[in-house]
Parts: sequence; C-alpha cells; structure tokens
Amino acid sequence: MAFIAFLSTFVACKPKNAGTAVSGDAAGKAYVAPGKYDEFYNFVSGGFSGQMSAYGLPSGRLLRVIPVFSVDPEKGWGYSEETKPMLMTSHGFVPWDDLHHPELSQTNGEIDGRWVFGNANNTPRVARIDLKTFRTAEIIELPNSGGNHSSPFITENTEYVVAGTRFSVPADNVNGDVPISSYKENFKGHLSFISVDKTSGAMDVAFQIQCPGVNFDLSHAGKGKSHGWFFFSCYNTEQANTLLEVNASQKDKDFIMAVNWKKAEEYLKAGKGKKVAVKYAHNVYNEETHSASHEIRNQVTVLDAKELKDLCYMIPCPKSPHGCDVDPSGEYIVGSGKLAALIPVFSFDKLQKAIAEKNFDGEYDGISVVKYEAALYGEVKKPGLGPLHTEFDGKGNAYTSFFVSSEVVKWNIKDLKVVDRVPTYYSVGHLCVPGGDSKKPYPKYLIAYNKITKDRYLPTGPELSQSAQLYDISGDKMQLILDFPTIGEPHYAQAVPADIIRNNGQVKIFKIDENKHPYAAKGEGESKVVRQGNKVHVYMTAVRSHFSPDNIEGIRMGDEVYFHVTNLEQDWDVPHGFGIKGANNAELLIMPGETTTLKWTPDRVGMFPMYCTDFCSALHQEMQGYVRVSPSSSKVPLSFTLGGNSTQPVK
Ligand code: RUQ
Ligand code: CUA
Repeated sequence: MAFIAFLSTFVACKPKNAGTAVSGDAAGKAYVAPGKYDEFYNFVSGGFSGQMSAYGLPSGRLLRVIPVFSVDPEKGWGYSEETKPMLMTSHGFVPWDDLHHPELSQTNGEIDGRWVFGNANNTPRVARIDLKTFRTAEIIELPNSGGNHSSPFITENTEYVVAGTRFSVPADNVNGDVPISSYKENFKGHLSFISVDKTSGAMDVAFQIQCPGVNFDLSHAGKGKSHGWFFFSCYNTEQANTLLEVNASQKDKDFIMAVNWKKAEEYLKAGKGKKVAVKYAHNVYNEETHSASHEIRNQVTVLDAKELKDLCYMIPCPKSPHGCDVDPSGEYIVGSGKLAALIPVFSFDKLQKAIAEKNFDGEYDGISVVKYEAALYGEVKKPGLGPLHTEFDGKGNAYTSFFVSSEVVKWNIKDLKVVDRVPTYYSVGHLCVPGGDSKKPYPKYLIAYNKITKDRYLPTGPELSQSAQLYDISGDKMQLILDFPTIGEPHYAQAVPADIIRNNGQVKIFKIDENKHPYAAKGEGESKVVRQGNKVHVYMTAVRSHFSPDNIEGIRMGDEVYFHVTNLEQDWDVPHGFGIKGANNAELLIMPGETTTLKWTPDRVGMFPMYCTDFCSALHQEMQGYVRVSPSSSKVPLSFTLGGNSTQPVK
C-alpha cells in the first residue's frame, strides 16, 4: 500500500505563517472609495454553480453574477419562456452545469472586450457571453465528448474556441454499449474547433480531431510565432478505466499534445474530413425578438489524428500534467505535472526542429512522440509541491500555483530561477494576471483562486466560503492585499482593464421601437388579453408604477396563461419585475424596452395577486394587481382593466 501513503501526502498543507502575511499599506492598495470605479473587471468561473461572475478589482466587489449554464431565479434565466431554449441540449433541458474557464475574446492576441466564453464541464458545451449586455448570447453543445474541461481556450484572433474532451468515450456514431474495460480499444478523445464569426460572434463546430483515448485536461493556443498550434495536457495515458488515482499515476511521464490546426485547415480543404452523424444542440439568443432559439444539428466533420500523421505530436511531460500554458511570446510552453517535483518548460522553436528532424521516440497509439530533451527548453527545479497553473506578466516572469504547498511561485522564464514565493490560503488552483493569457498582460495584480478557506472567514456551517486573494505584483516582491469570497468554486478567471469593457458600446436600454418580440405591447394602448382555446396571452406593459392591465378576470381552471410583460421604460437601470402567487417557476426581471414571458398554470380557483418584484420607484409597492381564476365551467367573461377602465374592448 505504499502508493496510498505516497498519494496521501499530496493533500494540501497549511503554510506556517498564515494570517501574518498582510503588511500595513495593503488596505490602501485595495481600497476603492465609494462612488469610484474599479480599475479592472475580473470574470470568475463559478465552478459547480454553473455561472460566471464579474468582480471589480482591486476592491473585490461583486458586480454581477452572469447566468450561463444554470437556471437563475434572480434573473428568470431558464424560467422565462424566452430563455428556456438556451438550456436545451441533445439530452433535453439541462438546468445545471459546471463552469470552469472564462476566456476573453482577442484580436491580434490582445483582449478586445467583445465576448467572454465559458465551458460546461458536465454536459459538454461552450457558451459565448456578450460583454455589451453581460448576457449569455449563444451556447453550442459538443458531440463525441464527455466532460468538456480543456475548454474554451481561444486562438489569437478568436478564429476558434477550442475544447478537448476530458473523458474519452466511444464516438457518438458507434455503439457505446461496450464493456468499460474495452477502453483501449473503443474509447476515443475528440478535440473540437469551434469557429467564431468575426462580426457576429456566431459559433459553429468547424471540425473535430479524433485522438487516442486519454484524458485531455487543459489547453492553450500558441501565440505569435506559435500561432497555428494548440497545446493540450493529457493524463491517464495509461488508459485506465478504474481507480485512476492509482492507475493513471503509473507512468513517469504523460504528454502535452501539440496540434497543428493550420495543417488541419489544409486537410479539411483537401477533403480529408469525414462527415459523421451526431446530435448536438445549438442555442442562440436574439436581441431583437428578446428570445432564444434552439436547434439540433446532425453532422460534424472529423479528422483522424492517426491517419494524418503531421497533425498531432506528443511531448512527454512529467507527471499527470494539469495546466498547459503558453507565454506571451509564444515560445515557451509550460506543463504542470500535478505529481511532479519540477516544472518543464518546452521551446516552440526546439519542438519545430525536432519535428522537422523526426527526432522521435516511437509512437503513442499512432501519434509520433517527440523526444523529451529535443523539445525541452529547461526545467524549473524544486519550485514547490503540486504545480497546477501558470500565468505571465509580460516582463519575463511566470507565476505558478502550487496546490499542495499552497503558494504562488514567481520564476524567471529565461533562466528558470525562482525569484519569489508567497503563501495562499489555501490550496490554490488557478491564477490570473489581467491579460496574462494574451500577448499583452497588464501586470499590476495577480489573483489566486483557492479551493479551501478553512479559518479565513466567519464560519458558515459545513460549507465555507470559496475565495480569491489579490496580490500586488507591481514590485519585485508579491504582496497580498485582499481576500474576497467568490460565488461557487472559482476555477479559472480572466481580468481586463475596465475601460476596454466600459467603452465597448455597453447596452443601457433596448429601444422599444426596435422590439420585435411577437407578443410585445409597445404602449399601454396595445396591452390586451387574448384567449386562444385554453391558452391566454396577456400582452402586459410595465411602467412606473403600474402594470397594464392590472385586473384580469375570466381566467378558468385548465387555462395556460402567458404573461408577456413589456417594460416600457427607456431609462438606464429601470427594470421591472413580475411575480404571481403560486407560479411554479421564478419571477421575471425585465430590462427597459424588453419583453419577457412567464407561463402560469393556475392550480386552484381564487384570487391571485401579482406584483413588481424590483423596487423601481417610490410607489413600487403600489405596482400590483389581481388575477381572478374561476372554475373551468365558469361563464365569467374575459376582461382586463386598468383604473377600472377596460384597457381595450373585450373581443
Ligand atoms: S481546473 S484548479 Cu481549470 Cu477545472 Cu485547475
Ligand atoms: Cu416596477 Cu417595482
């Protein structure tokens, strides 16, 4: 049982100087005075919350939780009729997922402030969030995949959002009803290249590459000189299917897989892709109709890495690599072996030379293996325990997180010497330097995202707060200046100077004249209630401080009532809400100029109050009304009024 003892040493340990690391001027550095804006936006993954949140830095103030892959009653996301299609998949409606990695769009390798992408780790999907509205605009499912972890990393002009399957599985078009022990023979790993339209951002699965069955963990695009290549860390190259904790930790080295995606494009042009029948969802939110659409797509083009020999190369990497990071110059590729006692740094130039000279060490399942020394630039010796992720400051330094030894280690990329280290509290996972994954980092802060907070915050029962820690990295020494709790478990995060987002054409209102929602009422005169069999459509308006209509009678048991609420306001920051007693979904939160629909099936005869759920004005509490529900046989005529007057003649 020696291995158990060995592995059990790889749980987190607590640094000795906990709590004493903050020095005197820290508070001033993180302080943002009331009424002042933060300098950076920080987009942080919510992990198992399925959402992404936006914080201000350096204050650590939570600005917004952006619902992505999970329903959010606060905003009606996944509850309103308009947003339900966004959470549809080939498995039907999926109200939850696990978001690990935000990735900001780039132009010429620099953050352009247009979109942020996020991955669904469970039911494999990629989402695009529009940073003009801070709303999820599109979600695409990934066929042939299981556990979409090495995702959604982008190329330097956002040509592709790339996603690798974490769990290899039998491809969707073959029989998956096979013994689990037939992993080696039947399980495959697929990498998805999702194209992104330059102007609209529209996503499409351009192609996939079928690779050997291993676990793809993380990835990053080449930049500058290595633009055209993508790098994926692989573990479980043992191809184990059980007790991976032991069985996937056998080999001394796993791999980083280098993928030549420009070559893949050539092969596609030459017709080398195979069209494969699959089923995956594609959901798009349309800002003119304020509604989402959902479709199932049926085909994907797959390239075979075994057949097309110069597409993929394996680089040996010690030992069970997790992070796979590329420095701003594109020359250095850093692998972080979770169980390794060093950090290998690979050279893109050396890799190219090794490939050209066929300096190989045989093949792994049909893929050429480049000799370790032939691709290696050098190793950072004894950096710490359990390296996970590396970010860069663009000044020649790299910052690596160490889960087991709970610290961030700063090292020089050229001479591979450790230059500084600071403790984290505790068990740090990802790191973020604003722009640290682009050609242009903004090296003022470093944020550490921790898995465990133990004694850092007031206790809250068995589940303690998740946390981030902010370090000032503008000087030679890293300095801890702030702890702030996060929503859900933070995995990766990215940050960007606030002006890049603020000046991107932020949407303040939706113009009511441009509202193309089929059930919009663009003025009180258009408000009405229409019965179509047992479906009742309420074309309702909201404006400070009433709904029109606010009294509705003639609803009968067995009816399905659709409240299509249009917010008539044309002022920034004046949403209205809508809730009705007994509704089995959530409320609505409707932005100025927008129409949103709540479906309600009354379950009993009686009187049902409805009200505005957002404190919109001094007379917000007066913004209310009643719906009368009668038995199914009732002869009460359908009527709808405001101020005692029928808002429109009853039809
Ligand atoms: S993970 S803590 Cu990105 Cu899901 Cu490394
Ligand atoms: Cu509208 Cu409160």
